[in-house]
Amino acid sequence: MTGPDGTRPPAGGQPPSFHTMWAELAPVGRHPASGGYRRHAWTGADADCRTWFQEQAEARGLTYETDRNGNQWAWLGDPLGEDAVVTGSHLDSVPDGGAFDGPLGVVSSFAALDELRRRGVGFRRPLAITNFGDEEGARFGLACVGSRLTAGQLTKEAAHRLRDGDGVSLPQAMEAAGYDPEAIGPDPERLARIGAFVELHVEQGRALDLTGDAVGIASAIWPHGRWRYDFHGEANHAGTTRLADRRDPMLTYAETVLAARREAELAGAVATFGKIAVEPNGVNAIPSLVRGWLDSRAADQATLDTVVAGIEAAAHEAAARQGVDLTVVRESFTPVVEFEHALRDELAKILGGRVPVLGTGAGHDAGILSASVPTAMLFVRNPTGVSHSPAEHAAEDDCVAGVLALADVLEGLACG
Ligand code: HGY
Ligand code: MN
Ligand code: MN
Repeated sequence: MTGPDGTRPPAGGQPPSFHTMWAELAPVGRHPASGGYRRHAWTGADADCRTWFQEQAEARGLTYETDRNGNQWAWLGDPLGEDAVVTGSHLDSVPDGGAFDGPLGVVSSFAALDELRRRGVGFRRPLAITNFGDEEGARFGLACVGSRLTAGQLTKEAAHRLRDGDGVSLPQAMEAAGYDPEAIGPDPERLARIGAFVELHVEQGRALDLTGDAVGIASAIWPHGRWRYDFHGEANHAGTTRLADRRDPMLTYAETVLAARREAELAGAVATFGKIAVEPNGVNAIPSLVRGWLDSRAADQATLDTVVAGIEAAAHEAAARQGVDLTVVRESFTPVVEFEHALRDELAKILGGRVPVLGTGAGHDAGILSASVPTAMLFVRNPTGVSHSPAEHAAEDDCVAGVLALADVLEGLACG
């Protein structure tokens, strides 16, 4: 049986529900000990997620493709058609991330399409579902690599310079995964054909829990960035070196972490040192190098600049006092994103004005694409607000509410 949109529902009759897809994807890339996900760019787990995406697309008779940057697209209608409505998110994770951050948006997109087919609507615009690669930057340190490349916000040369913790370059990793790193780069023609991009994402905070709503609409994304702090000291014996004779980079790092918390509290911002690498990393050795990564975010650019400058100044002061050399490199940055008001308001109208509009400190591919394409986001309630953790969770009823809201939005934008 062919649907009104001229394509077939999944083989075997009834389209799989949200629950069925969720259960299929759940084991992919989950670490047995932590229960967290390790779906890092261009690894086996990433490949398994990509296979799952392609199977979902082909089971629905959608036109499947990967673009020059390895992002996955599943098209209903002409992939070269104009004014397309695109929805989707990412499938990669932070180290030991939760199940919902990213995958909720991708699974909900397929489920929303299934719902639209059940409703029997006809499409007047091409529709695509996407999986943007390497959104978390867990392996190479830069967030939203797939969408940044496509939007021309990351050059091929800069992408080729990215290295993971084992020294493997992004090109080497892409090649090992069967992708051509020489092909990566901006894709303005593709973006010019998109009339609207809507990303559904689990909320990474408790705003919806506090308002009692299952679904919300995004207003803005805080400016945020990542800075690498390299504290160079002097390796020495932990047992025989007098305290007065030490140039211990761990001490400077510790003072910097405390300064980060202090500066963020003063400014009403956030600052986190969540990743550290120590050389030689021996229990009985004073380190030669401590490398720490700062993630900082604030509601506006001026506040973020103040916090980041304050942390760096405190770090340099401590380094000078302790005979430690410090270098700071900004590795990733996303300016404030104000989602397009017309599209935001259209979503609110479609959803009957019954959903709250809220800002977020979390970055998203939608934030990157908003510079090139009218973009909007839907958030699904996260009762605890916990994210980037195996404890991340959303109730299935709220996830289904998100699917129905996304289906309403896609119907309002692409159908009728
Ligand atoms: O870091 C972020 O805000 C996003 O999860 N990549
Ligand atoms: Mn995330
Ligand atoms: Mn995400």
